Amino acid sequence: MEQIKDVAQHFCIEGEILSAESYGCGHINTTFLVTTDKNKSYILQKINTGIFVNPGELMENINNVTIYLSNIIKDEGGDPQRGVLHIIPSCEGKLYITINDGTWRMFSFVNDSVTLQVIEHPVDFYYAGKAFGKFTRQLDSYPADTLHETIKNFHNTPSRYNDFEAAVKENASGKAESVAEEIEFVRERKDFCSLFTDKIENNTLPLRVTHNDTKLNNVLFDRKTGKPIAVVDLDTVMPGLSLYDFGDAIRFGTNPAAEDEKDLDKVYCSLELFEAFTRGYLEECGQLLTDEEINMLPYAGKMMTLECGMRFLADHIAGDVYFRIHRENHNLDRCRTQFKLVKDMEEKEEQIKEIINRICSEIKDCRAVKA
Ligand code: ADP
Ligand code: GN1
Ligand code: MG
Repeated sequence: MEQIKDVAQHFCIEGEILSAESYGCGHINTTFLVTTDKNKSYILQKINTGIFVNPGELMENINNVTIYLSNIIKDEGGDPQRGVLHIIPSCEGKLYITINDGTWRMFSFVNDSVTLQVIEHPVDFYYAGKAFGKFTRQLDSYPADTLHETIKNFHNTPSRYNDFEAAVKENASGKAESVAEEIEFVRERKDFCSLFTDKIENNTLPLRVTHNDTKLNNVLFDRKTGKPIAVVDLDTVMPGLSLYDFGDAIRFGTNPAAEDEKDLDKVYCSLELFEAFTRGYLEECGQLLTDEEINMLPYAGKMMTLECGMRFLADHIAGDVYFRIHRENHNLDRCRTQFKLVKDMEEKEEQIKEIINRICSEIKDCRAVKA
């Protein structure tokens, strides 16, 4: 950890560094918690530049979006100190630094905050829905076309499908044959993949500023009140569909088990949790969603879960080159939970529609799903 402390010294921090330790459960960047003798804490992150190939553009996005959000939160009477990420610049005033072979950035640590890996009480997921719905609402007037696309075609599901087929063809790990059943699962759903992208092309779904990685553990909750404080992990804030944000949150949070649970009997889409998130989300941004966005909400969870599952599967076949793994066949385990969820969501499609319809009818000015 001495090396991490050395890196942290290059940022504009208060006090002498006491400790630096690994933090969080992300699959892409590497996160550390740094504390100082002035009772200050910071999040130091090594950006994965194999994936985020232009850290300058990435940090410019985050800087602009956080400044914008800070002003909105102030206008709404909130606390901009805790309600949004704050970049700690380097001693030279830069948004990130490159030392040796690493690219690093720092944020102030939001004190008394916690993140959840799975939902224990539905109310927490209701609050997560509020947090992401609010994020969408607060960025509604942000000029989306000024944002850099930090990862091209990030949630373009047909493009992800093509990447998946390319990985199967190349079969770098030699494991494709052993996952024939999983490959077939994806192929059976090929046509479904273009449901949203077709509607972008014919202008029936609007592009908005979206987060694109709305995992439950990207919401900070207040340790004391349990209320949401801020949305973090802004690397993939880009123009996208509201359905990506709604769907990815449903993918991760409605499953009462872990994303890499090996016992698939424990993995399913909880309708109670689905309802809790949907209510929180639509209370915050239901009024600005269009009819078509609301019409597509029932398929958003399935789309994001199928897409994520095929990304895990493609990476397993490619030899685990993208998502960090902690055990053998880890990406395969992750893929299997996603496919179990997809199946369950397919079986529950009618109930999912009913829940959305009911919530829409209860929220003032929110459009109801047509039968
Ligand atoms: P990753 O891209 O690896 O998921 P994140 O930016 O989400 O990285 O950070 C990892 C974890 O660190 C988060 O899930 C959250 O628990 C915590 N975290 C991130 N930023 C902050 C912050 N500013 N204050 C407190 N905790 C934070
Ligand atoms: C990655 O960085 P992290 O762990 O929040 C991935 C997401 C996936 C997620 C699956 C930049 O998110 O797209 O949905 O893993 N992020 C990137 O858990 O690829
Ligand atoms: Mg994260």
